[in-house]
Order: sequence, then C-alpha cells, then structure tokens
Amino acid sequence: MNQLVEERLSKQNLLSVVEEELSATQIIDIHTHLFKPSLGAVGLWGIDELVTYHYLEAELFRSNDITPEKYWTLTKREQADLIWKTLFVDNPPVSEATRGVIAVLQALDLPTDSADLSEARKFFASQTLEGHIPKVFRLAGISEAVMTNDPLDPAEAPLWKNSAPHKLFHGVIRLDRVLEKWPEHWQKLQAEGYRVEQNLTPPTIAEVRRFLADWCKVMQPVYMAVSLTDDFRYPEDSIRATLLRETVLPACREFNIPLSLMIGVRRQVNPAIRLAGDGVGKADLRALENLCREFPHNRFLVSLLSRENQHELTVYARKFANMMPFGCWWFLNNPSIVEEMTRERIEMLGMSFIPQHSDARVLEQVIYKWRNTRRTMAPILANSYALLVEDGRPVTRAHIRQDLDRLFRKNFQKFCGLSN
Ligand code: HDL
Ligand code: ZN
Repeated sequence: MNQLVEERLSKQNLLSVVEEELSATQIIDIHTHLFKPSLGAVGLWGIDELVTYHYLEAELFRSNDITPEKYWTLTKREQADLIWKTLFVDNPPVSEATRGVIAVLQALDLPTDSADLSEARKFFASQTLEGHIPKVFRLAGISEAVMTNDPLDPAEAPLWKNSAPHKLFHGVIRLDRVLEKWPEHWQKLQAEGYRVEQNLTPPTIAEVRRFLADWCKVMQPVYMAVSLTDDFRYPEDSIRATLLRETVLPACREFNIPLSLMIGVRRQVNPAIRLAGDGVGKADLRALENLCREFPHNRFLVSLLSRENQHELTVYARKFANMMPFGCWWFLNNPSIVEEMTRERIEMLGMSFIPQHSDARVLEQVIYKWRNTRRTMAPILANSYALLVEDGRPVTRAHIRQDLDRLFRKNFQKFCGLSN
C-alpha cells in the first residue's frame, strides 16, 4: 500500500482524514422506503413530496392554525405551498427535517430562499426518474439502497409481476400486515390461493411458509423486516409470536437471511395527523433477549425507537453475536442523539455495528440524511482514533478506510450473506 495511506497520523490531522475517507466511502443504505424505477408508481420524489414529508406535516401543525381535517382537503401542491410558507418563509428552517430540504435544494443548485416553489417545481418537472436516481445516489454518496416491500400492499404487490432487478436497489419482505394484522389480512393470502384460515392450524402454518417462500423468489430479499410496537413481548400466547416462531424465523433460516426487528413504535397516538401520528415508547428488551437466545441460528438486525432503550441494546449486542444493532431510527436521527448512540456503540462494540440508515421516504432525502450522518459521525470517529493514538497505537489512513468500509458496508454484507 502506498506511503500516503500507511503514514502514521497525528491527532491534529485525524479529523480531516476521517472526513475525506467518510466522503469517499460509498455507503449501503440498509433501510429506506425508496423504490426501484419499475415500482415507480409507489416511489416518491420531487419538491412537493419533499415538503409534505410526514415529519414536516407534524411540524406544520405546531406553527400554523390549520386543522388536520382542513389540511387533508388540500391538494398536494396546496399542502406543499402551505408548509413552505409556514416552515421555510415565515419561520427559520432550523429543525432537522426543514434544514434537510434546504440542503437538498443547495445540492441540486436550486435557490434555498425562494418565496414559493415554482422554480423548484420547474427543475423536477424536467427530470426523468431513470436519470435522476443515479445522480441523487452520487450526491448522497450511497452505492445502493435497501427498500421496504410489502407483499400485501395492494398498490405495490401487483407491480412486482413485471419488475426487473435493479443494481441500485435491494428488496426486503416487510411483514407488518402478516405479523401485526393477521386477522385483517389472512383472507388476502387465501384469495391468492394459499389454503390458510384465521386459526394457525398446521396446514395454515405450512401455507404461510409457502407464501413467504414464493415472495422470496419474487423479491430476492436481503432480509425480512417487521416494525413492532413498544409493548412487544416474546414469548407470548399470541398470533404474532406463533407466526414468528413457526413461519418467519424458519423461513429466514431456510433462505439464510436476517430478520430486522424495529421495536418501539406507539402507533397512531394522534390518528388525526395520519402517518405523522405515530409516537415512541420504551420496549421491554427481554423479548429480544429471548429471541436471540432461543434462535441462535437466526440473525437479527435490530433498531429501537426509544432513546432509553439504546444503552441496553448495546449491552445485548455484547451478549449475542447473532444480533446486529443498526441505525439511529426516526425520532433518534438527530445529531444530539446520534452522537450519544454512536459513541456508546464504539465504546462497547468497537466497529462491529451498523451506524446508520436513512429511512428516506422521498428519493432526494438521502442527500441530506447522509450529509448529516457524515457531518455528525466524523468528529466522533476522529475522537476514537485520537484516544487510541494518545494511548499508544499509531493510526493510518488505511486503518480508517478499512474501518469505514466495515461500518458502512461489510458489516451489513456479511450479516446478510451478500458478496461485495
Ligand atoms: O416503520 C418504519 O419503517 C418507520 O420508518 C416508519 O416508516 C416511519 O413512518 C418513518 O418514516 N420513520 O422515519
Ligand atoms: Zn422505515
């Protein structure tokens, strides 16, 4: 390896080297709500979707007297115009979600202080999705994005019939409708030819396994995933626990893929504001402990929504090598909390975790979410290396490059059995 990368770094130049290497690292975005172009009908992109992101809708209702009922009668453009005026013109866009839109406009060389959205709308109207996606990924510094695909979503599922693989996207089978809402959805499987009934009889269990296997062949998922409420328990005498134990976990073993558990949502605490209406609750992690211990041949990607669960999750990661903590999810994706979570993970896990995912719902959000991640994480990583140098171990650019590759690519690839 050439002299440059083997040069022992002084504490003073660690930050600039970490920043350079972070900027050069092509990140795998392991959890998003983006879609490959052939599923384009359900994919969100452009300024009106950016400005009506549910994070911003929640913030609108705090700074404008409009009622949610009235807001939902507006058109998408009217909603975007109202949010732009309220959160970006009448008030400073200093929250993470509002500043993110500003960062996207700047990255796309669009004005960031316009009184309205007309110029931005003109720009997006002139883009084609096929050409825009790679450009946005390049600006974000991501090599690929992992989707969230729901085989029981009536809008998405039919699109898979003619959907080709796309090198920038990986599929995931999302199981909320199966695991959390079986009574409302078992007849959907029946209608598709699976001989299931509401009771989880042995034939029904076998047919749910067939359903999962069929969708694994269609979606080629890198993992399966489910979002679980803060009151999730395991074991428990429930449909959810039975389906987990008898169908989902065996299917993950059959296809050698992890199960992603995202735990801690308190669903629809305020239904009036729809997607923005979910809250957060501290979960009892004995459920996770029991799953990791009872299923040593399963692998679990885990992201928790409550800040109060993070330290214990990190301790559990020290106990179970079949559990991979990932990301600073949703209400945690703010520098003040990302810093705390990342520091405790490095202190207890070294480089054996996955620091972040974007959770992007609108294509261009990856630009600001990954700019924020790099900006927040660079000093944290540089500090870890400074302590190492101070305590006697030289650090080189090669070491840093290798660690970033592990954090933002290899840990995920290895955990999911993906090749580089
Ligand atoms: O369940 C999830 O995957 C969450 O990320 C929700 O989609 C949530 O609404 C969200 O977008 N969080 O960022
Ligand atoms: Zn998500």
